Amino acid sequence: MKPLHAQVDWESGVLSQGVKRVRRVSDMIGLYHDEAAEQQAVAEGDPIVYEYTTIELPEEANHVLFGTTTIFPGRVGSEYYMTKGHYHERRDTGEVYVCFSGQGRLVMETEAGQTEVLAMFPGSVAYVPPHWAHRVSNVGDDPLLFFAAFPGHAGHDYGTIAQVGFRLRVEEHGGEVLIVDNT
Ligand code: S6P
Ligand code: ZN
Repeated sequence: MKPLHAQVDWESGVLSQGVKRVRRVSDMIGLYHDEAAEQQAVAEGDPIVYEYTTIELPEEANHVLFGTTTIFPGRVGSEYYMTKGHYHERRDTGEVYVCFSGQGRLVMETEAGQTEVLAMFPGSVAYVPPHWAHRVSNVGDDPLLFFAAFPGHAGHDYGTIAQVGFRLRVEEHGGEVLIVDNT
């Protein structure tokens, strides 16, 4: 294939030439801790939690897939808006996150039970090593925009997280960001 060129819209975070996907609270039922707050949010307009745009490329090991994500500010109960979070289907693939704007937390864990939380802020770069599930929460008052790149054959396993959840959740309590142990 030929090289390609795209552009990030700094306002929306959308990547030109990409395919945009929208995730609302109703797409995430069961992922937030407070089920009543989830139902209430859906009943009260089912807000958009995040959007992400990826450029369609061959899903093969010698390619690098990439995309941008915009998580809007907000909470479901005490829990900050976040991505679904996933393992890569091919567990032996990593990922790089570059934060463009906003304030976030990158929450990671392994199936062996290790956990890690890294701050995301404009200019922060995080490496998600192979075997770590990853989810991002927006802990600020503005949209959180970041760029991600990962091997083409990684694939996405959402089912494991949907079943077992993350061990840690990111919540607001008394104006502070708290990492709460789910286990
Ligand atoms: C893909 C990468 C991101 C996410 C995006 C949405 O490996 O981690 O592009 O797809 O941030 O999150 P999620 O958990 O719904 O895929
Ligand atoms: Zn990923």
